[in-house]
Amino acid sequence: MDLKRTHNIGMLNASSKGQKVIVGGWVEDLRELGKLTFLTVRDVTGVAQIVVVGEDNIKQVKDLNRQSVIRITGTVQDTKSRDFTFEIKSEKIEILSRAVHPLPIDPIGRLESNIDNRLNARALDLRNQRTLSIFKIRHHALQSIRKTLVDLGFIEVNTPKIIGSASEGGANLFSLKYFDKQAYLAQSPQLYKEQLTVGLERVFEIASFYRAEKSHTVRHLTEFTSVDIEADFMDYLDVAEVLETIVANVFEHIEKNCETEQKILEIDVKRPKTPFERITYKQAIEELGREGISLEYGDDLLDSHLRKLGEIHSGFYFLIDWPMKLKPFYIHEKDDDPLLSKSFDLQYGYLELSSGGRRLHDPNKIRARLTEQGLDPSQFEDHLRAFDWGMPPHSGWGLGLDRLMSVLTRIDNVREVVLYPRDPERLFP
Ligand code: AMO
Repeated sequence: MDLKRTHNIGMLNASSKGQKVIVGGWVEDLRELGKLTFLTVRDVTGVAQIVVVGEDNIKQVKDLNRQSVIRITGTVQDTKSRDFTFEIKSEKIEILSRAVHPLPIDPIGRLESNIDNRLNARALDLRNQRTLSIFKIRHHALQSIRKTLVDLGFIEVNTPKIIGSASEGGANLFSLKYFDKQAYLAQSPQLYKEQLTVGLERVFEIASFYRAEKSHTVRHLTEFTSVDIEADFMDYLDVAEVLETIVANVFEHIEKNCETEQKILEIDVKRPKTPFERITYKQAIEELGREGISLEYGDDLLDSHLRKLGEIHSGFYFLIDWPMKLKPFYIHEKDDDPLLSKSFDLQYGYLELSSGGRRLHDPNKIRARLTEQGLDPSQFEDHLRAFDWGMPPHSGWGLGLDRLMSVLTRIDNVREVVLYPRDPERLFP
């Protein structure tokens, strides 16, 4: 059987009148008006009205369940319908796949389904135009990020996700049996991306990483998508600027390329003003103090503190120059104050979107920091060898794509912007 289509529905419009076409998609609606039978058929690009003519065709579709897949050969013609600018008069209708009812969710969205039911039937949920819009926007965001990074001279890489030892230290690693050995799922490409600056200078990776954290919040997943970069001959504020450009370009790209999706989601995406505000950790502590939250210099900023800061600074801003003791072993100290670090977080209100900084490139300093943090330098010798091969000074960051998507779409729960989210409770589908 021939499966070809001559057109996607989105390619057709009123000026296609008279054209012979073959389109295909799923039946969204079926209406009988007197002697006429109308189908609404959708593909991923759009929706069309089909006038079913011919006794055999009418008989075929009479009891056809909605969401079944059909192929229509017909001619584009004028329509009297107010919802469409054209319709297709069918000559031939082929039923390619029958949907079995009852369906687990109503993909048209007339009946509201809760998020769990929708995630359990995710593939079908994509026929809901709201859900589809989210993932079209995600696709565009990824395209824009890749374009900006490639234009800036970064090379895309893929690093292993099955690793033999903890990449960043810490306890939040998933472990697995790797034949007769112990292995882990990577929490970040941190060590690899740093090593790769030795040969590739500036690299980026967009991939899934894993955190064994039993966090039940709208912003934590056990598998999340991270955009990571690492660049030589750049200091921490240089890579912060790269991040700012990427984020602003993503917003502009969506603003210009996703009009329909914005309408469906009732959002109005605009390129944010740059440069984003840069607030030092010290300033943040002082601002919180004025709000009646007294923190010791060196205390970490907890969720409640970030929420307060988010009230003071809406939108994007960088929190820079964190105390060294709050930062991982690979972060570089500031030249004028060794207790402070060359580091930053990118915030959107209370939400942390990214963290990054300048890295230590002296292996002996890294060994000392590992020991200070209770980690065993001998576990990192494979990594540290690369630092003797002419390691350039370098900086980088990791950006949570799912969180960025949640800011873009104004949807709080990251589960909604991930196709098959993984959290402590959800392992299927
Ligand atoms: P960090 O651990 O801060 O830094 O992670 C970077 C960004 O990744 C996102 N993120 C998450 N998103 C959803 N669910 C999670 N469980 C989760 N964990 C992290 C956040 C966060 O800001 N190696 C460093 C980055 C670097 O310095 O290059 C790192 O992993 O948006």
